[in-house]
Amino acid sequence: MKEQIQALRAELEALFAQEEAARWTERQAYEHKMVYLGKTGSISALSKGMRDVPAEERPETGKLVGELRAWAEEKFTALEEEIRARALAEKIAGEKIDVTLPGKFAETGSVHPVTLVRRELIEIFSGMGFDVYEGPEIEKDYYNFQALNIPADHPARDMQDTFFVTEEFLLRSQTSSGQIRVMENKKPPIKVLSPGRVYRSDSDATHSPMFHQMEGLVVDKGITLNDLKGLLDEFARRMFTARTKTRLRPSYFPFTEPSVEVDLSCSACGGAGCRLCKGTGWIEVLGAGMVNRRVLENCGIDPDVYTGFAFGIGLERIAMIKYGIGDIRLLFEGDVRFLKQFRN
Ligand code: 2U9
Repeated sequence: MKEQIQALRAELEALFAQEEAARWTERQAYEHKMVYLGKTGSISALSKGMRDVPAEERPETGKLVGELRAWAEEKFTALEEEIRARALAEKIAGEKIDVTLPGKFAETGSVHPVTLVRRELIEIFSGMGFDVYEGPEIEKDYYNFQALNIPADHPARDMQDTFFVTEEFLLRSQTSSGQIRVMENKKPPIKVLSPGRVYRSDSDATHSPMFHQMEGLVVDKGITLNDLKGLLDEFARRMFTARTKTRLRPSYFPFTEPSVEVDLSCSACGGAGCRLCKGTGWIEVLGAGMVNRRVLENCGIDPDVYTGFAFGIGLERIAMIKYGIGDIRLLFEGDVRFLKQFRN
């Protein structure tokens, strides 16, 4: 038995001494360990063999087997630790970063000019007490036309101008359809702003089949055209310059009476006349008017008690004026060379 113990110790010493042991993987070290210390390993076999050792030799032999086991366990543990430390060092060395290498440049995007205008308008009008309501883009004929006093034979209802989805449903051609929904559900005072996409079958340098509108609606007792003029003056000053003036010209819309077209004094030349305002000193910016009493009636609001004004702004048009963009199509092409200019 003693010889077996000594032979095993010598075998293990030779095993640990060989250079190869230092290059084992954790798995290989474990497999070697099991050959000696596993349940059926040779050191375990020695322990089992204790039965056959004469009783008087047992304490000493048992002590020797115990010492061999403790020593072997310690050696394997040390070897495993060494292997783990080496693997970690190799992993770290492999992941070394050269901080002097040039970095990858991540291109940042920019906010679209129409979004810039939309945000600015919402900021201006919500500062004046307007709530924001966004209605559905697929709308009933009733809300888009009928309720707004647009008669059945009006040219805007032509298939050539409006995208019909079915006979009853269409892609809204103005956000006022949503404002009808507001008036149906709320009693005055009403002060609401409706931004959103609208659709018209139209496409050239100044028209796009989808564009963005923002309409405002104010309904209360005693609202006059003068209130509209005051609001637009303030809007013009905040959106363009402190010296920007407004000019109302008579117009016609079925949903407002009287109706006006609103010009702003040209912010490029201050009204003297330039290329932007085609020498007139004025730029047409939006349409507006007093809400037609028929529209109020359609929403169950008594036009003898309440009056209101409404205005409609095309966001692309404002962006084109504000940023000097000559062709509306630039706003829809997504060309980064164009969009980049709005980065700050
Ligand atoms: C309700 C009643 C009336 C909104 C109005 C205009 C005049 C107008 C155009 C501006 C450029 C459309 O985007 S554009 O092409 N809009 O001229 N919009 S009055 O009138 C309303 C709105 C809601 C209930």
